Amino acid sequence: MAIYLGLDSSTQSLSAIAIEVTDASRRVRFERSIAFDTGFPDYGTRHGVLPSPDPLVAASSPLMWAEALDRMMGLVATEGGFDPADVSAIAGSAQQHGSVYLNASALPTLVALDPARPLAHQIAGIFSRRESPIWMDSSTASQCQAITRALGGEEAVGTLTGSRAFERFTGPQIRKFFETAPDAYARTARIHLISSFLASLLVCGEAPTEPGDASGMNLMDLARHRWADAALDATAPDLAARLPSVVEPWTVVGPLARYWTERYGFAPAPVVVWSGDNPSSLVGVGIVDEERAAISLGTSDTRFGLMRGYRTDPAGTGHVFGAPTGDYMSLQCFRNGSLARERVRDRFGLDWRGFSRALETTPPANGGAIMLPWFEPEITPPVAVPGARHYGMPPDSGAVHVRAIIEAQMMAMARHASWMGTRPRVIVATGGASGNREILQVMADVHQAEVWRLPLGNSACLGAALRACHADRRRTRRPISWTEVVAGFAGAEAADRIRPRSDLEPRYRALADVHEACEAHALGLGPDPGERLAAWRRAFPAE
Ligand code: XUL
Repeated sequence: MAIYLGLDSSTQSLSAIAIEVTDASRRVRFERSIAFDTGFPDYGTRHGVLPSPDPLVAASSPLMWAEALDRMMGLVATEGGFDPADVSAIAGSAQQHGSVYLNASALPTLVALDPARPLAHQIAGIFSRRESPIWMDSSTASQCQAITRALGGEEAVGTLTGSRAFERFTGPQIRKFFETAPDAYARTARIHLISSFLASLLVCGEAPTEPGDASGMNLMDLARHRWADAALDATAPDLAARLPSVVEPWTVVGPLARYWTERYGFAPAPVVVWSGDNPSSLVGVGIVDEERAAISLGTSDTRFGLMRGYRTDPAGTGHVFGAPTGDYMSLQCFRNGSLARERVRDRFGLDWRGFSRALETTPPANGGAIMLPWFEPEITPPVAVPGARHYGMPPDSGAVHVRAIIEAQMMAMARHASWMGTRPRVIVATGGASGNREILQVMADVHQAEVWRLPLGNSACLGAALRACHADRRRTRRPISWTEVVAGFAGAEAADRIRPRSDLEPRYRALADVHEACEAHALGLGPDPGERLAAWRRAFPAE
């Protein structure tokens, strides 16, 4: 029997999914999460983050992540419902950008771990920095500026590393550590991503990283999959010697170490290099070619997809990461997601049922009413001064406002993803608001793509299990295509499918141009769009 174990260390919890893959069947055998706050109260985290007097600082405890891994492996072994010796391969993912700082005692300590004693007790002394900065940290603005200057400007950083310098990215965080704690930096032998740290614990050695997570650092030459000397020099001295190596995403890092086999009864199964949660989610929602993209409707909305070729966002708001398939993945973040939808819902005193009803009772394209829902400062496009903007909107119609915000969000996602150069036929919808079918119908109509809803929620963790399967089949010379890997878990057969109405294509295509003109006007970059709006209304009069 082939059982593949995927682990995901997210901001708030550690999850595990074990899948069974045989020629005849594919099913989830085990799924579990442990929340850090309640599972490990001694560390004092809130939503997985350590309290800080500085609101820009966000850090967590690497020792807590290790303790969680130890407990989860015990749970898989005892409550998985299968013999732990049947696990054929293990892979994982972690929240991106966070970093773990180890001193020179780390490697000898890991090699000599005693399976009879808990992991956390034995490794408490291996850190040169007790806390790990995580992706929610935004305290490195000055380091971002310095790195950007040294590398020749934002566009140069974006083209080289896949993203311009962002506060949460690992390189600026490392630079801040070097600047503010040079002695501790000098005592640091290895700087891991959270993903490569946890993989190192599983193999009790020094795990490498791979392009998916390494591209969240502003340190890697993404087109060449290797550290970029210029970026390393712009970040901190002698950094190359402190970083893990970069390997292909299907590389087996080593066998599961004796600590785990003797402590819990696993076989010395191959451990596959860990990745970031976003690349892992890409395969977890079944995106293995350019035909599909995904939209996650959460607190913020994100749109991500796969690109065969290397392209970066000229506007500088998008990210490019490595994909688990060896291709590239794009990720675009829109800050005004669920919070903005809730603002409109609450303003008109609706519940979600009333919100859906408003979508049902208003015409597609809304008579040309355009809202730019920038209730909070927006990331895409960059908007510093918040405030929703309205064009051609009746001020008091709740139903028109509901349709306007959903259509605006969908048009923004479609337009600001055009630099990716792909035209997906299928969009996989995830996140809380993907439960609302009426929203998904607008998504389908605006994008003119079929929208799929998938049964399993934890896509990063499922993606890790699927990566374990893919790498194991490759290793044993029985390779299967990525399409086969995801089938049964995240393929068409598993999906609830919503079809686009093709007759709406011309009106939405024309409306997207009006939306673009409104956006340019609101940003002070274009003329009043009134005439464009009037022309659209003449072309598509109300029925
Ligand atoms: C991506 C990012 C987040 C974290 C969350 O750039 O910062 O999605 O990966 O876990």
